[in-house]
Amino acid sequence: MRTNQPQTICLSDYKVPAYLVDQVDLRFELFEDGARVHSVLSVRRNPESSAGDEPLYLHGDSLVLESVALNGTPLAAGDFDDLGDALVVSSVPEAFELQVVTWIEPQNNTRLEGLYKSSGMFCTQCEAEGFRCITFYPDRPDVMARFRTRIEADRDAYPVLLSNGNPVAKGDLEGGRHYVTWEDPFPKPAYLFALVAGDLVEKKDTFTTCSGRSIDLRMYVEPRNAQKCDFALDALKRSMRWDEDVYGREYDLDIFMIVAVDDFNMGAMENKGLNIFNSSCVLASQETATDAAFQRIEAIVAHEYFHNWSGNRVTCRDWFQLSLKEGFTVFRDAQFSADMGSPTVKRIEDATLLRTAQFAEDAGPMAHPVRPASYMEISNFYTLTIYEKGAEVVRMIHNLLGESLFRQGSDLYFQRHDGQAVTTDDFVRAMEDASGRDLSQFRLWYEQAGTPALTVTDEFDEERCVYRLTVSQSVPDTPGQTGKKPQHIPFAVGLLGRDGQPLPLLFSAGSDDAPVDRVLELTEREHCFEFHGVSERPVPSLLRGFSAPVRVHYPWTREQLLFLMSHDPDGFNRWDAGQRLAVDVIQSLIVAPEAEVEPRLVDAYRSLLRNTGLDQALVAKMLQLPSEAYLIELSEQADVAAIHRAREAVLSHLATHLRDELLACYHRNSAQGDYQLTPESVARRSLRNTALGWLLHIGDQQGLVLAQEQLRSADNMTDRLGALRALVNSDFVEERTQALEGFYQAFREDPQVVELWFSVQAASVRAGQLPQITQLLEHEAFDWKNPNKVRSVIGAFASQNLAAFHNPDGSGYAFLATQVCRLDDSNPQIASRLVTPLTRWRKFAPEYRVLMKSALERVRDKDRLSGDVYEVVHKSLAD
Ligand code: B3K
Ligand code: ZN
Repeated sequence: MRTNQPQTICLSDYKVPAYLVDQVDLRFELFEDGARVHSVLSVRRNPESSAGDEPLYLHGDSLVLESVALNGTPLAAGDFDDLGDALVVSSVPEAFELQVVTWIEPQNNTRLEGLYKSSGMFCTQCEAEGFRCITFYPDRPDVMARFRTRIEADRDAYPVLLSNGNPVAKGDLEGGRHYVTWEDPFPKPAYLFALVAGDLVEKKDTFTTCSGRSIDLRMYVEPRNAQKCDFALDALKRSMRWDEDVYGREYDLDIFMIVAVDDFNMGAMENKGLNIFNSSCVLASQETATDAAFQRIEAIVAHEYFHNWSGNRVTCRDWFQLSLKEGFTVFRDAQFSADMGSPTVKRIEDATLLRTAQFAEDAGPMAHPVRPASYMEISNFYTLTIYEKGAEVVRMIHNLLGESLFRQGSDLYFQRHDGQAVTTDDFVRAMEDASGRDLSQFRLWYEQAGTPALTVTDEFDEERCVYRLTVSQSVPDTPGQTGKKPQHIPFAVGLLGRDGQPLPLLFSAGSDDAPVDRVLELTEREHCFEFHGVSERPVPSLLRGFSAPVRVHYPWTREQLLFLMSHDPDGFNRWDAGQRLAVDVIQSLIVAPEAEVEPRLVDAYRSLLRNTGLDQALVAKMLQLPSEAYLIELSEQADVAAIHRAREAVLSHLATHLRDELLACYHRNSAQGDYQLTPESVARRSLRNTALGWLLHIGDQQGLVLAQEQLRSADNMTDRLGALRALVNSDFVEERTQALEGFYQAFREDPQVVELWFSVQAASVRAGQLPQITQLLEHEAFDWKNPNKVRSVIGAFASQNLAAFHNPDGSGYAFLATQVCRLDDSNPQIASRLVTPLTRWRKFAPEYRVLMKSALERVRDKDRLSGDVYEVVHKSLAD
């Protein structure tokens, strides 16, 4: 554990590695009290390095060095330095073999980085810098080597021994032990190394690639999860086919494996040929997983699989380039999910995440560009900006180039850089070279942090039939970056006539090229666009499909928003108009709590509830009121209590006035056949559960009966949890207590369901006040060592139960600070994630701000603070 201030690493200091590794031979001896790792590295000086005869520098972390030898000759104490976090060998030949033996203690590894144990099995997590917790190594992604790995362990306790590549040898050893040797023919950075050893069941499948090769697909899980693998295996096959069809990418090894582990810091990891997943992101059955979980699993399975090309075959030169693989792969998995389900709904979900959480990050103390210029702890940079904004940047290139040129660009990128470690600039250059377009200004998206804001005004010249849109852009200052340049922004627009018809968009009078949709390209601080032949004042539909990750300010009238809600042919903007209207209504109630709720909002929701002609998946999304987190993001100085009160008031008003429609909607969507995951059935369940939630929100007795019946008779987790959530968020205290107890007893053996059970309570303002949260932490099923449990209670409380977390007495903040300090000692990555809500203290009204800041200072002053939390806390307290 680090006790002093961590160093800042800068992109501008990048140097090619002084030494390259061609081959790594590993032998793991796994025991209950530790593991011995024998490593043989074939090293040679990098001809491209100008470093001269620089010493060999190998990273290490928490390792006990047992021996080190060069070309078979043990090194004497004076020949090397064991600095704790590095092994330095001062004088080495041009090319040589280095043999290192280290001792590690996976059973005591609570950071879940490197080699550790989870539910009795050994597993690894090496990205970003976990390999150095296994053995001394030049642990940087531009050092790519072939790996051969022999694993030795007790045969009964660990019958399954896995690593990257193909199995090449196996056999028995003395003392009831056995071994398996794996060889990965593709050179890779150490962050893609993986090892698993355990008593696991194997689920098999096969996939035939476009060139006719048969691939063995294997999933390894604990025996109790054997029934929860089918969905992930099917999703994997869909992903493999899709990547061939859409990107021309064929799988390269003969075997592809997925392993589920319970204790995992994030969702999953794309290790070459051996993806390791957090159980909650891969195991599913109708009985235990919600629709949202199924969709998440499909997306994550696809994401990790897609990394085989965007990440593994072509990898990152250094960690500043993280978005090269993450942004591109998120874009690819979003395209895949859109193709598998409802594209509009997928876009709405992505834009919601971006506008709620990424915009907040981009406006906060940790704001950084898609390609950061510096960091202290790389683990802190697996952010929404790198992933989600990074994906938006790739999407904009796709929009600017069009489908076919984009594909030519990606083909060129994969072909040109296969087997290399490259930069985001190499990616953009491949897109430029394939398309002939100049993306130099576009590159600012990688360099400038902050969310660009567009201010739009319009004028209508009735006499000349000209409609003029003026768009000005500005990119806000962020920590360390001021005075930014205008960016290249694709701005998709349409115009609607009074009767709701799309109007042709003519740039000059008399031109006959007249599309009804256009992508305007903004490159200047201010741009004016004139549309000719417009005979009436139109209603503009701006930023269609969320064509760029920007904020748009336009003085919408409520009339215009209502009009767009029912007429815009762009599904995304229909939804967006509804959101803007709801935001406007809620905001007016924040200012004047006694004011009347806009009656036209009630009418609009009424027609949505009755509208069976419109895509029901879209209707289901349109019925969701903007979240408290989004309302906070939109405020200057958020008063959480006022926001909460106003939103609840609007919800109660709508539910009270639309009771009959809600009941009708509930019943209409209750006709259930077999459980299906089509967008239509998902929408039906969503509508039904939204209706139920609203009815219970206002204490409706009939709603109560329906919820209890649904909880009892549901044949799937979406409906069961929908009913439970509605009860938990109601004032029927006795009934909700009974429901929670019954649910727990029914599912106590299933960790994924118990996590849902925790989070439904922790996220509820009614059932999740601080004393109840404290009780959850003492519950028999809570486990401090399991990141999912920590997230489902503490994370859900601090990021979803906002009125309780922001209790004006400061108790929520003090609570979070205490838990962060506690977790910092065992798992700094999780602690550093969890502290995020406090770092946004500047966003809140003064009475909150003071208390948040002092909680943050308490974390800052903790003894032996980890580098992870140090960076986040210090940056967010900096002036
Ligand atoms: N690449 C991993 C994330 C690793 C996080 C390390 N702290 C999962 C993914 O994005 O696919
Ligand atoms: Zn990824």
